[in-house]
Amino acid sequence: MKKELRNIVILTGAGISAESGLKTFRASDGLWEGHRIEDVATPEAYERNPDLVNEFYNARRAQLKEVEPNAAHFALAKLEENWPFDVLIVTQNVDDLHERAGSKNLIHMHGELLKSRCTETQLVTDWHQDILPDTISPYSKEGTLRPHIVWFGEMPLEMGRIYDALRKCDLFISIGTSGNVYPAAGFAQEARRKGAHCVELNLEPSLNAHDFHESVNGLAGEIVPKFVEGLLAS
Ligand code: BV8
Repeated sequence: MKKELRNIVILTGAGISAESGLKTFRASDGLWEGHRIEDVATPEAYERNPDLVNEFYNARRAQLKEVEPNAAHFALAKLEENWPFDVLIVTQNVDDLHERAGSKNLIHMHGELLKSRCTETQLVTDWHQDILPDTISPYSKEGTLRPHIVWFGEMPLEMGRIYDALRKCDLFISIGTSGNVYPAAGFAQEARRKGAHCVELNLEPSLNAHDFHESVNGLAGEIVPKFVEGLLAS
């Protein structure tokens, strides 16, 4: 008997924002906007050279003003709006395109470009401008600000809430992620163990494609709206 599909968890990665013009991480050159990941996305890199790391994030934060959500982001917002049960998006992305497309029930497990964190108090604040060497934290005299981004070796955010949702979901959809980075790359297995139907929507099979019952390969801007239409029609 076909399982009743009620609660949905959707994991998204850089591929869902590619057609909006934001670079993915593991494009052919292996560099990320011209940098090696370990030089810009680890706490050690920040300790070693905070200005380089801040410049890297300043450029990506500024780029958000020039890009728009694409049809895939809007399709997920429409699903949340019209689906009679829970729809939770867990995004690895640090851009704000899901929000701007209208998604509300959303977790940024790797942080957000438009937020910064006080290095003294760990307090997080909305932050839309550059973080410069002389930027002082609004929370403490001697504290500086760092990007509110989860770097490699740091604990992703809201993991309790995420695993709780994975345990309860009937449908797990992974969109635009290569399955390189853990713990996100383990979510399909976790959902599957709990009986969820797992679907991968991606340009090409990911490293963990075998974790999925079903997969559709193509551009997110095309295959995600189609998949959402199919769900809403069911
Ligand atoms: C953790 C924020 C544990 C940065 C990111 C040694 C030391 C320390 C840790 C580790 C270690 N070895 C392994 C680890 C674990 C590590 C890890 O998994 N490393 C990998 C590289 C092996 N993970 C971590 O460190 C995580 N933390 O494990 O903590 C812990 C435990 C206890 C206490 C403390 C700590 C933290 C990981 C988070 C790192 N931060 N982002 C920033 O954004 O600036 S990760 C970064 O890469 C992104 O956020 C993203 O999440 C991630 C994966 O990238 P993708 O989104 O998948 O993008 P990618 O380019 O790879 O793929 C794009 C896909 O889209 C492709 O498949 C492509 O085909 C497809 N696509 C492209 N275009 C389209 C498309 N699909 C559809 N349509 C299109 N148009």
